[in-house]
Amino acid sequence: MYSKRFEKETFKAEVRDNVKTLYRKTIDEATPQQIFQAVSYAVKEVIIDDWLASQKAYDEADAKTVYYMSMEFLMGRALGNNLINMTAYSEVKEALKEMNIDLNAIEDEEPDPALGNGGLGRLAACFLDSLSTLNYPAYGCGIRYRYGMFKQKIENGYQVEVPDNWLKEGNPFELRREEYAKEVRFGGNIRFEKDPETGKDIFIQENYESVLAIPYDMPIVGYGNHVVNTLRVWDAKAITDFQLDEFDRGNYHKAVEQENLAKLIVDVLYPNDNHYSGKELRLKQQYFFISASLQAMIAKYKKKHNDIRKLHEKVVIQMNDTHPTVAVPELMRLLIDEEGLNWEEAWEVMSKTCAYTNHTIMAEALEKWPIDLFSRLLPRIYQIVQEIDRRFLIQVREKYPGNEEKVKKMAILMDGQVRMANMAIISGFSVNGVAKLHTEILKNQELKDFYEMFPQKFNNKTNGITQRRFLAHGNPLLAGWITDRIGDGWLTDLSKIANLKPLVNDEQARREFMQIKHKNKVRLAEYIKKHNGIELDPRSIFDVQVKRLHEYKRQFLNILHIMYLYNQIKEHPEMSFYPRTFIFGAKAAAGYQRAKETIKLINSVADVVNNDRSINGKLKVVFIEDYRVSNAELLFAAADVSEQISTASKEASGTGNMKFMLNGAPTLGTMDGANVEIVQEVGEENAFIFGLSSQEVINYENQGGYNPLDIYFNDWELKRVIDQLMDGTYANGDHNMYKNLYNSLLNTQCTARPDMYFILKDFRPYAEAHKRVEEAYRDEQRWSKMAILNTACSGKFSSDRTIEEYVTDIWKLKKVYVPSGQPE
Ligand code: GL2
Repeated sequence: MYSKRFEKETFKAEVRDNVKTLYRKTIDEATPQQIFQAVSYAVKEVIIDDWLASQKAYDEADAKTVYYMSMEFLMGRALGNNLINMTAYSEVKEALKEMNIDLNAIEDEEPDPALGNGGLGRLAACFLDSLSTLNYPAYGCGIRYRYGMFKQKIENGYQVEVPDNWLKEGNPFELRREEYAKEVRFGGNIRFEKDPETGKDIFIQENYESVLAIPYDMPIVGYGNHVVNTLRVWDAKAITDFQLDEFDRGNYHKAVEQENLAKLIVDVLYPNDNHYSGKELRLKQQYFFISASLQAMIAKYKKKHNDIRKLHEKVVIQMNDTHPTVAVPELMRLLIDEEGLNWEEAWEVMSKTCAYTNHTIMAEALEKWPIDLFSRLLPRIYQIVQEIDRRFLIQVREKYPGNEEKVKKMAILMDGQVRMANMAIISGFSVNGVAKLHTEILKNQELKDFYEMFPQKFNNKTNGITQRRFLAHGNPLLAGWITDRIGDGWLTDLSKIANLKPLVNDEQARREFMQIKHKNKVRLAEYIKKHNGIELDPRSIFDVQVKRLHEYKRQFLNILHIMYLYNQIKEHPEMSFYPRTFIFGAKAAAGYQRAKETIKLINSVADVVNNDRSINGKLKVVFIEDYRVSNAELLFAAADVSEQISTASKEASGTGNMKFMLNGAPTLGTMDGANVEIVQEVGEENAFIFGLSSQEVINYENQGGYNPLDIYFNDWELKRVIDQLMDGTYANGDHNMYKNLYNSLLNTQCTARPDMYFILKDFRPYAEAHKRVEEAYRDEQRWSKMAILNTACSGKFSSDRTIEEYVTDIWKLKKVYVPSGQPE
């Protein structure tokens, strides 16, 4: 359908025209970046027609819309993905080829929009892709950070953070929409009056600072269905003086302050994953985009509807973790102060509109704002939070008379803090975890009291990923092969990929599958040669761990095991050993010392191992610099083994695990997060599972941990590896470089609990699981069956399935069909 508009000659002419009008150049003179821009504008032009058509269809259907509120949208590059979803990728590739332009090279000109840290942000991006593909009206609402996730450079083995100026060349896919700007106010004080006419209370904010929020809209193209939804990210601008209070006019100092606030507020994404830093600016960011988004949402609703009491019939708000939960009191404020509802009416609407997703049980990720900061920055919002808390505690005391323990645990305001998760759970109508195990842990441990009080609110929505980006775009060879074998239905219905199952018994199919894997390994090896200067043997086992660096994810366990293997090879050169390539990719939060030391350790081990000729290349270690969505696509496609080795109970779901599985890499992992469901789908015999169960971990934790020294002194090979952290083997003789890491394992003096993440405890089971991997890999037939089965059993893990579950259980949306927006 789209291909008609991409009639080659027309498209080529358009690209030439764009180069001319944008740069006053001919195609031959244009730089690759200029061609990227010109191509993107040509593509956007087609998208805009469908974007208009979608909005018109939604309007006519008066359809309910989900607002997905998130501080992070890790979108990755847009051009290739848009072409895939417009089903025009190969046509455009061909058209450009005729102009001597390589589409892949042009795609590489696009910076990765990295407005997210890791899984949580990427999940939001996958959800938007699925919402459009499944014909559901949706807005993503977030922040247009001027600097996204930092770029990572590795210097002398250490991570160095470089600002990511992703907007430097301009973003061809966005639209600035100044006319929808909203004012957002901070600080000051609240004066309270009675309305002389109605007798109602009026709350007036005075002496506040304010900024203007300006929306930028980015199109989210559905697959082959003409649906285009909107990701709306907010930029901040100072309010020019004519909008300042009467009192402040000509107040130069205040004008400058507001200018600075505006610049700061959207300046940078906080680079913490699963960690809360409690910075005032972060709370400002949260309120900024929430207030603007809710104001816009209500304004849009009121264009067609005059009864604000029925808002929840047309909109639903999903809060992606606690970061956007200030939406609860802000919606109350807008309904009461701006729309004139009383408390009960506002509560009814708000509580039917807001739903909350929990993404982690890591205690350090829980947002708890100091009351003094919160009330100073958001004085009116704080009053509302107090009232929510007051009314809730009456309920708790009614239900559990005399049980002040309950009050302490469940209150929103406690010990000088505002506990955002409690507020979200109390106020919204739905609380969901992101994998079965995670939801069970929430219900039975972390949020037990809330589950007892509101069992009906709790539900599970196991995460998913979009097969359009992580197979169709990232692995075109495998995608083409699958389509040849079973048709292209899997692109919009991943359950169909199960039709590959019979092929495990087809020798020819198995050979082809492994040939494709090999080609993808060659492609990755070329990337690594170019970026790291390391030669890899694509016949070795590519064992990949790519994800944020965090102690609970246990990259440390992986590298300790590599040190152990290296010792083994050195000591027993005659031992048969299948060549391995261990590949890491990970960013550490800038202030996370142990995580940064782990990166240094990985690079140091890589240095030693890769340059030791005596081991005949049996072992290679690679650290991929600047792991991000674009190189992730190459990595998933090329992996033989997927490392998912978090301490059981700590990884809420994981989504990288699903991307590896989709691309035919068996999981080497613990029974944690969605790994549990992956194993359920593919069968334990097609994965390599090891280690403590979540219940065992929780039991140890409840008894104050375990003693790692018992293991250390009884396993001399492991002891030797750990001692090598201190003897300078990987530190040019420096005995202090890895002291912190060493202490985190053994020293009771230096850590709350030694080996908090059970690395020693799980070490032998992990090493043994690696042995099973080696054995399985040697058996080509067995391995190829496992690989195909992983792909064939990945149907459940499409974000399309996840979104359908959100729609059915929580959002209650209806599909809207959109006619082509292109002129006939
Ligand atoms: C996370 C979890 O750590 C991860 O397991 C999960 O897959 C994603 C998406 O649900 O959410 N929680 C979190 O705070 N971050 C995650 O990636 N940053």
